[in-house]
Amino acid sequence: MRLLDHISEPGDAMRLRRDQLPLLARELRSEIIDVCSETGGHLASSLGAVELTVALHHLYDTSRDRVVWDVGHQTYGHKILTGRRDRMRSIRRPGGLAGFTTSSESPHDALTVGHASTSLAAAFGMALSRDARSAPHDVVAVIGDGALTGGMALAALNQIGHVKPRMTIVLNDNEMSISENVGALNTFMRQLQVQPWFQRAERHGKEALNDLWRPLADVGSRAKKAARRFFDPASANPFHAMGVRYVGPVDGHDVGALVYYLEHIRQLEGPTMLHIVTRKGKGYEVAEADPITWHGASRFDRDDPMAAGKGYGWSDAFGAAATDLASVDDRVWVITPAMREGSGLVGYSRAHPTRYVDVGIAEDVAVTTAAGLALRGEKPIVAIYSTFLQRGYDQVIHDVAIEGLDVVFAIDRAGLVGGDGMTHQGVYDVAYLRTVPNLSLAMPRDVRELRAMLKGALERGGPVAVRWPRGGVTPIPDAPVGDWDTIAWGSWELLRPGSDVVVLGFGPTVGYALEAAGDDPRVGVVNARFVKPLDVGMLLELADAGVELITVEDHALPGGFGSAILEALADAGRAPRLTRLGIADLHVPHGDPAAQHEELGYGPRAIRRALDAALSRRTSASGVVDRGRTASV
Ligand code: HTL
Ligand code: MG
Repeated sequence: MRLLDHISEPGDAMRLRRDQLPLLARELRSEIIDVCSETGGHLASSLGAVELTVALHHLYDTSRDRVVWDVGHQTYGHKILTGRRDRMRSIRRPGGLAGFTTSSESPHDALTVGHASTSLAAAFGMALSRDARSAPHDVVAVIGDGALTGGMALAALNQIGHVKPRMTIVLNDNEMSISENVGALNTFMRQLQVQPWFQRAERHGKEALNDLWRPLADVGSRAKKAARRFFDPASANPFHAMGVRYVGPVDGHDVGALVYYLEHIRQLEGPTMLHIVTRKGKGYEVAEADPITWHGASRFDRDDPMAAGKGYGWSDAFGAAATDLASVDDRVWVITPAMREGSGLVGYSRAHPTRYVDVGIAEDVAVTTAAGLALRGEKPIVAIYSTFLQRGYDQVIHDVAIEGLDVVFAIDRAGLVGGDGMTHQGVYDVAYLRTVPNLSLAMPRDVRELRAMLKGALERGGPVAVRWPRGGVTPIPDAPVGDWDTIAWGSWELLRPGSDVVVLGFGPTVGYALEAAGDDPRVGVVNARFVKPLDVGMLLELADAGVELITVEDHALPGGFGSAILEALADAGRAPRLTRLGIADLHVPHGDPAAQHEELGYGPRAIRRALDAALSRRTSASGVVDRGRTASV
C-alpha cells in the first residue's frame, strides 16, 4: 500500500509525519506522470511543483486557508491530494476535471483561473477580507517566474507591499515561462543564484532566517540596523524594496526545507515572499531535458516517451508567412507575449531575431510596444491568442486604433480551444474588436487566404486583425510573397448560389456550411471572410433576392458576426428572415471542439437541421418553393 492510497481525504497530508513527506512526493510525481501519459496535459509544470504541493498540503488546510495558484496549470498534484485522484484521468476531457484550478470544481481551489498573473491581486483581496472580518485563516499565493512578468502581478505586489497584509507569496522560479523566461526581473533572479551570499544562505539558510525573524527592537541602534541591512542580501532586492519581505532562494525540491520555511514565514506579520528554485519537468528525464515540448504534453508512453509530433497547423502557416513577409520588408516585426511556440514563431525568431520581441506574459505591453513601433514607421505584427488579447483591449483602442496605426493583430486560437476550456475560449474577439473604429477584422478559410490577408494588411496599413482557429490546416506550397493572391479588402466570396436559403460562414464554419449544403440547389454558401468591413453590397443583394439567411460562427452570439449582419440589414431597412447559429450566452467548458460545435448548434449536422427548418418554413408558407428568385450575386 502506498502512502498516496491513504490520502483519500483532503487534509490527510496534514497528518503525515514529516519524514514521510519525501516519499509522498515521489509517489505523487509518479502518479502525475502516469496520469499525463494517459491524458496529456501540463506535465512539466506540475512535476516541478510536487514538493511544494506536498509541503503546502502538509501545512495548510485548503478547505479553510486560501492557497491561490497562479495560472493553475501546475496543480495536478494539488488535485490528486484534494479528493480528485480517481477522476484525474478525465482531466481536460469532455465532462472531466478542468485543467486548471476551478472553484466550482472543488472548495480546495481558491480561484478559478487559466490566465496568468492574477494570483497576487486575488490573494490580496482575500487577505483584506480576512483581516476585515478578523478571520483566522492563512492566505498563500503561488506564482511562477513567468506569471510574475505580467503587469497585473507587479501592480498587485505594489499594493501588497504598501498595505502589508499577512500573506505568503511563493515565487516558484524554474527559469521558464513556456519558453525561456524573459525580462529584467528574470535576469535579477539569475544573479541571486550566483551571488556568494546565496551559496552561503543555502548552507546556512535556516540560521539566516532565524536572524531575520528577530524583532526589529532587538536590532538596537540605527547603526546596527544599517549594518544589518548591509549584510542582509534582501536589502538589495526589488521585492524587499517594494515592501515585501524576501526569503530565498531555497531549493524547491527539498520538501523538508520548504516545510521549514513556510511554517516560520506563516508566523510573520505582513507579506513575505519565499523564492524557491525548481526545475520544470523535475523527475521525468525527457521533460527535464526539454521542458518546452513537455510544457503541454499529448498522451505518451511512459517507458518510451516520444513527444507527439504535431501536424501542420494554422500557427505554422502564420509563422512561415510572417517569416516571408519580414524577409521582403525590413520594417516588419513580430511581437509575442510569451507564446513563441504556440504562435508558430520558432522559425521566425531564428530568421529575424532583431525584429522579434517576446515581452513576457504582458499582452498590454505587446500591443502598446507595437503602437510605439508603428509610430516610428515600423510594421509590427502582434501575434496573440484570441483569449489573451482580452488583456490588451484598452491598448487596442487607446494606443492603436485612435490614431489608426499600422498594427496587424495575428489572432490565433480563435474559436473553441478544446482542453484548456472556459478560461481560454477564443470566442469573444469578434464582439470586442468589431466595435473598434478604424479596425478591420478578417478570417481566412485556407492558407491561401491567410497569406493574402496578412500581405494585404501590411500593404494597406491601419489596424487589421486576422484571426484563425486552433488546429490543423492543409499546407500549400511555398511561393514568393509577390506571387501571393490578393483579396479585395472587405469582399466576400459567393461559393455557391442557392434559391432559398444562403448560409453565411467565415473561417472554419464555411467548410461546415458547404458540408451541410451538400448539393442541394436550394442552399447557397458565402465565405463571409471580412467581418469588418462587411461586404454590404453582397449582403443586400442576398436580402433583396428574397432568400432566408443563416449565419454560422464559432463565437459568442451576443455581439458576434450574426449580430453584425442583423445590424447591417436593419440599417439598410431590410428584414429577411435570419437565423443565427453560434454560442449562446454561456461559458463553454473544456471538450472536443468538433463535438461541441454540434452540441452548441453550429456543426455541419446542426446547420443542416437549421436549413431543413428554413426550407420547410418556406414550403409551408408559399405552398411551393418559389424557385424563380435565385440569388444570382
Ligand atoms: N498569457 C496569459 C495572460 N495567461 C496565460 N496562461 C498564458 C499567456 C499562456 N501560458 C500558460 S502557462 C504559461 C503561459 C505563458 C507560462 C507560465 O510560466 P510560469 O509557470 O513560470 O508562471 P511554469 O509554466 O510552471 O514555469 C497557459 O496558458 C497554461
Ligand atoms: Mg516558470
